[in-house]
Amino acid sequence: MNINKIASIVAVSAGIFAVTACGGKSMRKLAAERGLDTGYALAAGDIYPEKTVKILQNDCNIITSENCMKWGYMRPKKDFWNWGDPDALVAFAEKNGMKVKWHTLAWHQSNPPFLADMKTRADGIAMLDDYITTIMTRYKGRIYAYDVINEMFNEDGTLRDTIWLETIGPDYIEHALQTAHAADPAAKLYLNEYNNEAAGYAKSDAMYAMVKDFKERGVPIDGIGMQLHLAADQPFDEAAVRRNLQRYAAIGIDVSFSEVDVRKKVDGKPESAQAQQDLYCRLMRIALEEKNVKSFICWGFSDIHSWVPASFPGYGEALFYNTALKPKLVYKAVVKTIAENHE
Ligand code: 9MR
Repeated sequence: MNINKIASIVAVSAGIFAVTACGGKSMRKLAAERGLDTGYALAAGDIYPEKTVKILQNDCNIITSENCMKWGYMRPKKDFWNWGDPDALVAFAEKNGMKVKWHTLAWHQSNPPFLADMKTRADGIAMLDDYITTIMTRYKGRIYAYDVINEMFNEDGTLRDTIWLETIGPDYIEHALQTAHAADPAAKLYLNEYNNEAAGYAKSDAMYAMVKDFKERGVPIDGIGMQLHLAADQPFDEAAVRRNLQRYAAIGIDVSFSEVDVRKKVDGKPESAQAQQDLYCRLMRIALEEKNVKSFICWGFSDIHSWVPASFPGYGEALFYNTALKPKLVYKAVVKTIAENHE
């Protein structure tokens, strides 16, 4: 038997031991006891099959929607609101004691055609306010957090050119936060981004500066999302990520690890799986140790469905369960990491 096989048998046994050694506690419970909500982004149909429901009940203290809460799905036409799937997800969460994070109120990639009719600042404000207020009033008191705006920055730290920037102007973000706060004062308001995890990177620094300015001026904001769509074979600057988390903590801002997936080369090599496992466990350790990280949400849960293979050819297997819906070693290693992390 080669060394890799021995290593993986040891890893499997260690994983199983960790789960049972904690009184058979679920990932969800173990993490919640340490102040962290774990969960997944769901497709609308995930809440029906018995097998997936079991997985969600075991793993999720928080859920979000991969697609059905986006504008393009929610309100594809001016006079048509698609409430069915979001209503069902919210009801499922309530039935199962899970929080809901709404993804997302505004995102440049999910704009229905009718938004192009807006021309003036007044048009933009009226449209955005109506949308935010309609949704947040309907679900008032039932949604834990909203990704109010998704992906507002360019890589160089300037604001992304969107219909909201064009019609309303650069204050559209604080305007959206104020409208959201007025509609449901108890909901946590987040801004969500990718490539914003490491301090010292232009986009991360611009986001931090904006959020700090909001805090100083009393603009309502509770947290920021770091999507963390990562690759197992890319470098990860843990020190820079922790520095960033800590400067957010210093200004009272929570963080969601909001769309985590660690893609690997689909090459069947144990080294690739190991690298993925190591990075997932590092992320989980960071989330547990940096106390302003409140949620760890993976962008899906099984290899049956993930955005990764279509977007990164040759990569995949980025989530915790395989195509037979069996938990992978990486899942067991992450659960073990949580179980071992004591206050
Ligand atoms: O995973 C989502 C995929 O199914 C959709 O086709 C796509 C476009 O709506 O959005 C994907 O989710 C994205 C998320 O909403 C924002 N961050 C990047 C995610 C992956 O593209």
